[in-house]
Amino acid sequence: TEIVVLAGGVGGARYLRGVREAAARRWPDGSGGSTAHITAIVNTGDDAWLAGLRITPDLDSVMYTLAGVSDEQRGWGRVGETERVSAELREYGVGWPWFTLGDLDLGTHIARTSWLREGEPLSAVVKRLQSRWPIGIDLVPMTDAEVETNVQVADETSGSRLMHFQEWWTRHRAGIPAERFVQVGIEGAVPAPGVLDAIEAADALLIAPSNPVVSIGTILAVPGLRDALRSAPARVVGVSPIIAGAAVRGMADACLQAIHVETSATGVALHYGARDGSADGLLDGWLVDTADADAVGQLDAAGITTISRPLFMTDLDASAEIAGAALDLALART
Ligand code: GDP
Ligand code: FO1
Ligand code: CA
Repeated sequence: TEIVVLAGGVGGARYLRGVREAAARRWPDGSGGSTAHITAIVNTGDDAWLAGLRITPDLDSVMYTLAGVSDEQRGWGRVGETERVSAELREYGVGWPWFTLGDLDLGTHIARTSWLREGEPLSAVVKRLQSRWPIGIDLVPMTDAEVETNVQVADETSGSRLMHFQEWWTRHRAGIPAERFVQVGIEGAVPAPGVLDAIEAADALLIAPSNPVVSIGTILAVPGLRDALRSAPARVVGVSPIIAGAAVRGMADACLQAIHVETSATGVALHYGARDGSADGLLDGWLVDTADADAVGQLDAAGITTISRPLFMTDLDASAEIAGAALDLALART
């Protein structure tokens, strides 16, 4: 069984942990893993050059979380981290003073940048990083091209200006109203090697409960990717990152407002669209929380098969239940 998941950082990582567990329960290989093959296509729009190093936050969140070495409390980076190097960089005025690169994390950034500078594409670099952290899932960046999400905000003198997504999100905590998001470099980007083949060969195509705008939206903006999903033989099933009108964690609300999408399970589903009917819709199936069960009728009528389930990924078991329900919906034969 081939499973493909589109994923951002923390929401994507928690969901992937559930998918891995659900697959191990459904298709046990006899030694704790599964016979299913899982590919995660991960957002790289949050990436940045900093202190001469390439930083890939969502790929690292997924890799560290699935390897069991992430700082779950803080929501990013490595557990048991120290910040000695970062303090030195701050003294030199190198990097962003509001963006901390931990010492252990810097090891990853140095290794990655070293391989990139030897000429390897990011997808190959991610494979090499994964040989240290065997997580049972093939991580693939959405593209090997350098794509960086920028945020357009109002500016008194120039009307509007762009800032890197990390400055808007991490420094300003999404507190400055966003006028729009721009994926710098996306026009020339192509899906990374393996992305289109994985989508074409998939038995189930899953969309994680990740940020619909700056995680999933950025992946879908890679030329060719949305069309590949729309024409793939497998069903596309998503999980709502919005429960009872609010993001479970983080500031997705500020992103949805910028693109004029209502912060609700229904709003996000209609934004992705029904694969049948709408011109560029994606979804065959959608999971909403039990608190949003009243959305089911409207979404079913819009052509998206919708079911309600508890969607809080509080622990591995809860995440596996959600992923299992998504797999059921994707693999159901009508
Ligand atoms: P980021 O890249 O670290 O911001 O993470 P993602 O883009 O992968 O996911 C962020 C989204 O995950 C947020 O919009 C949250 O609403 C959603 N999320 C986080 N935890 C949960 C959860 O337990 N259940 C659901 N349904 N969504 C969640
Ligand atoms: N988030 C923060 O809120 N503050 C930080 O200093 C910070 C550093 C950082 C370093 C490496 C990395 O991979 C992620 C880091 N993050 C930090 C998290 C990250 O910037 C964001 O939450 C995401 O890009 C949004 O997905
Ligand atoms: Ca992200």
